[in-house]
Amino acid sequence: QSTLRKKLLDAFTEHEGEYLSGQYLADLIGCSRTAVWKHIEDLRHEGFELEAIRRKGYRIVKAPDLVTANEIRLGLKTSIIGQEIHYHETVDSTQKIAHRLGFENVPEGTVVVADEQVGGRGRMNRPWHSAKGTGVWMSIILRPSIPLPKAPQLTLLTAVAVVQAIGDCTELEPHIKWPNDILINGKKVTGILTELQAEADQIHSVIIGIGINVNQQKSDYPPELQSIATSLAIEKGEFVNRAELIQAVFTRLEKLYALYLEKGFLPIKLLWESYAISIGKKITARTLSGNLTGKALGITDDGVLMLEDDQGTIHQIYSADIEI
Ligand code: BT5
Repeated sequence: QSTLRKKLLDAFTEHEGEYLSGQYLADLIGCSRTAVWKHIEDLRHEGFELEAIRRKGYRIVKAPDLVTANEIRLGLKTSIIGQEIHYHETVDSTQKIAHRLGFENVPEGTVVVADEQVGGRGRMNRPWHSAKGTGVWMSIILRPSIPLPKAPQLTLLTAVAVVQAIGDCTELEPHIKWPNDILINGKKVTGILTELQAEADQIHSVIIGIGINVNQQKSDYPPELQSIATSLAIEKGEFVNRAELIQAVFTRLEKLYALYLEKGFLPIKLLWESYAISIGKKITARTLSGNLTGKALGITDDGVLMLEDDQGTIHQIYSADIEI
């Protein structure tokens, strides 16, 4: 059933805007014309707008703002990221499901996406507000053969991909705050959480959780988030299609990941620095072992933050919350 559906949506993707006849689709996906018609009706029920013209066939006019596998697949041009999509309307956390799938050896690039999370989490188990139908809540499984200490580079790589994807879809220009926050006008629009499954020093899976605030209005946030969180719709002043944004993230991520595997972290680091806000500024890093204040010098070739304190000592920071 779902492979038929994938073939059908791939055909509409390949012939974007064209009419495809029932017979053509039936031949292509290997079923009867009645079965094609049934699939088309199912798409309609899911909110797709389809035009049907006698002797010409079917055409997708508009896809609904859902983040189901169908929705994401229509128009998707990647070859690794998002080839397998696990959609859930409501989940505790997409990270948890992705961790399970990671152990089950699903293909690299598999994505878990949800319309709502009731137990979304950030770093150190902090809550991540993930209201229904308003954002992109997803976890992507990668399996790079890199040494364990390099895994945090993937957080920075993902941040670059998300900044570029937001730019592609909205023309907004977000900035990155080391290591995992994406901000617009000083407010957080995206958080990234990278977790590992490893045995000894061998990475089995990297689970990259991405939360993007897309169509929330200010009043959708609880009071404690209203002054620190924003959304693409708040910043742009109009609604943004979530599935298109997800596709853009997949496309950007796939390109950067290939570049990273081929050329290493350096080209990613240069891009990251071009989007970073904290570099050169006085910051306070809150770490588990205490606070450090000083100038952010930049990141090392491994993606570690370098901070120079007032005495001129340079500290390497592996994990912290940063205040600018
Ligand atoms: C993060 O943590 O920023 C990583 C967030 C990752 C969320 C994704 S969604 C898909 C996947 N499934 C999950 O369960 N998680 C991942 P951190 O840097 O620790 O920031 C957490 C802090 O951000 C909270 O303590 C709040 O102050 C704030 N916050 C919570 N929800 C927010 C939201 N929707 N927008 C902006 N800020 C938020």
